[in-house]
Amino acid sequence: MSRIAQEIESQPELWQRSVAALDELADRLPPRGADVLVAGCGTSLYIARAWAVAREQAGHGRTDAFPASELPPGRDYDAMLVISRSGTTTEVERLLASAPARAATFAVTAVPDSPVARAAGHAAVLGFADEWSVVQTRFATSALALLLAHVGIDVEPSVEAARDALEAPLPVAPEPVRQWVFLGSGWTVGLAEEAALKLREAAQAWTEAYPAMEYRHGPISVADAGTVVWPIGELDPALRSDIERTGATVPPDGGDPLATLLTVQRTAVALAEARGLDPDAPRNLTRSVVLSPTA
Ligand code: F1P
Repeated sequence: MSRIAQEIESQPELWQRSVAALDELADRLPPRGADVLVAGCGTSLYIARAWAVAREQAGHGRTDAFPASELPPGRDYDAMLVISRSGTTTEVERLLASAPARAATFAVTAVPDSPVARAAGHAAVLGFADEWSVVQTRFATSALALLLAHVGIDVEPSVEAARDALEAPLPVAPEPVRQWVFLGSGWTVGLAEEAALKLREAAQAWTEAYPAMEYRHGPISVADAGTVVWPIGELDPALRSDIERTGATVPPDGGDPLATLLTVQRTAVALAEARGLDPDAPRNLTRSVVLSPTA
């Protein structure tokens, strides 16, 4: 079994460990009511996007998410939270270095003695969720479990659903699929982006992600019998009908979003292996992107 497959399997238990760690870590996370920026790169950005929507919906305060490299100038926040598994991603370090003096800075990372953990005013370290793999799975979802629990969302149903998802057959035979599309709405838009990234990184697949209601506004033109359009969360039945009319396959919707992401992770590994690729050695990727000083 690949290392990444083992890390995928460990997720339900680690989500519980994240929630259990909340008592100790809550004061190292942005407080309720603060105007918050949350940022990261790659997987960590998509987790940031998912949490930003969930936090606002939970009534904890305005929450913007941006790529660490793309914060619009002149923004003012009470708190800036960065997410970085490695704690060494250059754009994240630069964002912290440029934080306005009035903003409290926070980091969620896997590595305590990392530049990001040192630069942030408060660091919540999930060392137990760190990964051997280049392609992130369990750190990202464990960070999200911690952050969701922090804004009062019960993660236990996701833990149970994920245990079931680990035992279930994959809903799609991945090998013949030409194009993968992931659709989300609200906080699951970020999860849809993360699902798409997993299939790209691990299996070099052609994948896209959209807010569900955007899919009819152009991207549906590409759909045909070689397309899988995979909902993360609920899918509007009228949109499902429109997509199915193209010949595309639409797996069942309405399952627990985190458990669905886990099924997509498993699908990415299965597709990589079916293509003769090693999901533990993704092409052109490193565990973290560290840029030279001039880049
Ligand atoms: C972020 C990231 C990963 C990506 C790749 C390079 O890392 O962009 O999402 O899969 O491994 O790094 P980090 O800042 O969370 O360590």
